[in-house]
Amino acid sequence: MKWFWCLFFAFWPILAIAVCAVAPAYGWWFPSAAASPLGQRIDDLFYMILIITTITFVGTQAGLAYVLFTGARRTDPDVDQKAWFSHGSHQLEVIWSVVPAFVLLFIALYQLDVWADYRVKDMFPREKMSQLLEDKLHQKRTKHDSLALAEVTARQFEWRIRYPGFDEDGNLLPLMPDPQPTDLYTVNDLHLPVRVPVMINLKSQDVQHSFFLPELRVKQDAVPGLVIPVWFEAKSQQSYALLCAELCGWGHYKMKAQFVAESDEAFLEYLRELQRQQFFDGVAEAAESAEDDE
Ligand SMILES: [Cu+2]
Repeated sequence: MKWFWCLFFAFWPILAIAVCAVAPAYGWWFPSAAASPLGQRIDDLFYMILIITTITFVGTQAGLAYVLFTGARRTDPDVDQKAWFSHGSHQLEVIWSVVPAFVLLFIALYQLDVWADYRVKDMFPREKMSQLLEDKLHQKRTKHDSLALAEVTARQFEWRIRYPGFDEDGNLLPLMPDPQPTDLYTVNDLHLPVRVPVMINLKSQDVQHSFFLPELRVKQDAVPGLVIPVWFEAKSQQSYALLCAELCGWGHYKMKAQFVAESDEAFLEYLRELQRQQFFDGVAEAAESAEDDE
């Protein structure tokens, strides 16, 4: 029986390592390949930490298996051996405290760049974002205006999205902190330009939610009372899942929306279509058809 337990405890780590080895090929780690350049760097960090923890796991499990097997051999009734008591090893304890401390310090320093690029406002790719707004979307802006293209407000249980509208000449306006009469609104349907860094302002209307774009590896809490800027860059022109990653109430599961990354022209056309729908009052058309009738 003792050999059964030895094999039993040795079996699980071997199975775990085998599963880890085949997991990337079956896509068990991630929902898909990272769909943003920063997401790729986050994946690289994930794999770096996975390698360190795998080495640690294999080392400790091998040590455990060694102890089990030698212990099982010693309890053989044919071997006459007294129990041996250990009071610990000062040297070993120093080693297994200092080595993990250095490993954690290494991870903390190694990931600083990615964290800074993702979350520190001064490190945001402001130049590229203002180029997009000014040169491609022809936004009439001053340098004090927000670089955000949309305000996303989480609430139980949906994502409310506010875009800036157009001025009388058809130029895109900057996004203002407070709602404007020209603003455009949608629910659960976020459209933004592709292959360029874009920024949103994230808010919550009630409880804490979490803005989650799994394919882009973007996850940020929406906190009541705060306006949190979040930037990301979609690599390909397609629709991505937008989910809530914070258990925010009974309808948490319903906060499934889409993020559509599209060309600059398609994005502007989308906003113009929103404007047509939102400001359509039927009067102009009625007047036109009345004129036709006459
Ligand atoms: Cu939520």
